[in-house]
Amino acid sequence: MTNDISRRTLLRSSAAAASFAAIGNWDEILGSIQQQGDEVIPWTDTPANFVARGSLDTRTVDRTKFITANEDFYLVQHYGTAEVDPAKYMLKLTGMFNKPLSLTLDELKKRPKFEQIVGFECGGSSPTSLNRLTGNAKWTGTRLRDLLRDAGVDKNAREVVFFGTDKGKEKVTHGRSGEMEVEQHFGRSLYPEDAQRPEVMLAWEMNGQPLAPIHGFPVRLIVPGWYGVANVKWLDRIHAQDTRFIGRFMTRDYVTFKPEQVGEETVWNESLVDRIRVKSMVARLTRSGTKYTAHGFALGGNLPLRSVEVRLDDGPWQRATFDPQNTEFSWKLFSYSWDGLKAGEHTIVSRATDAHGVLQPEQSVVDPKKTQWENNGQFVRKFSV
Ligand SMILES: Nc1nc2c(c(=O)[nH]1)N[C@H]1C(S)=C(S)[C@@H](COP(=O)(O)O)O[C@H]1N2
Ligand SMILES: [Mo]
Repeated sequence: MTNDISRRTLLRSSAAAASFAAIGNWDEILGSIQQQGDEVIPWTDTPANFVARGSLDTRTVDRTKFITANEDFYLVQHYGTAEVDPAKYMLKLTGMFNKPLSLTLDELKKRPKFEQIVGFECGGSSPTSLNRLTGNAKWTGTRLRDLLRDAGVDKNAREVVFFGTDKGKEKVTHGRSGEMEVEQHFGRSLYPEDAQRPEVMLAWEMNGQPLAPIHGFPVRLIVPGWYGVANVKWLDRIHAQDTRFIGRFMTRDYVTFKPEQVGEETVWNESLVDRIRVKSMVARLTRSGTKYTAHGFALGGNLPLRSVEVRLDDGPWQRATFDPQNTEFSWKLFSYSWDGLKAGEHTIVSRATDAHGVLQPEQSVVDPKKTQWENNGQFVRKFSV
């Protein structure tokens, strides 16, 4: 029954051919947010190619707030919103487990509780869309590691694959067999060692509320430090195998195609969108008397961030201050204040550096990429006073 309903829904949504339905938040560009008496200085640089899509885009969302409200959290779904009947829901662990398991939603929710704040972004979030496919929320659920331990991952398993209930028709081409169309579930894989990291979790609450259908009700995977695509929604199967999983979202989509220098040669490398590349942006600028403050957020893979620096016009890079609310896997809010500014046009930009010293690149370094993913370039913003 449930299957029939969801299949119909899926057919309807795939008929709309909107396989990439990204609804995000048109954030601070309206520049009308007043906070604590500070005046907000509007940006003068709304990117020329910025496209506001979807009904949520007309609202002003302050993304320099630490927690993104559920209704403001961006949405990306490739096969429409899956409908899952919680009474019939089963999470199945299949394949190379010593003890394959099946759990009802109640059984899953009785497992040890685990809660953490995790920020992430879609691999397709970029400065041209104001990096708006980003958010930070408190997730409640249980650690995946404990469940994998109970099921016993076979020592020869090389990948753990996570499938959602959502599915769609995909065209694939394989050698002499030619092009064919097959129905596939949304799926993403992790190496067992990544799946067993202590921060990887199965979540059923977002900011203290049951997951909304659009965010993966009843259960989703959260892989802190990874791009959003890893966070499989409507998760109902975890499959361990000794071969590589090459579904659409691992190998044909969410692939970065870019030039890399290898010795003397420039090679065009295709790599999978996995850990978040270090990124930051100034999202809001305020003034109180002669004091100016730039506020923003930074994201990175599963490493602490070493610093965020801010540069005004052609001045020196200045170290920003991290917000004390930041946690290990949250996005990192930062601010930088200075006194006085000449009347006229100005620019401001930020750059983040991770614990290994990897620096957020200038946009010109990122631009030669042929696919839109992983656009973590420094985002220069303009304003005038
Ligand atoms: N089952 C399923 N999980 C999914 C997706 C999807 O289409 N189906 N989209 C992924 C992508 S590309 C992103 S960026 C995040 C977005 O999560 P959100 O919509 O809750 O913000 O979910 C991921 N998980
Ligand atoms: Mo995404």
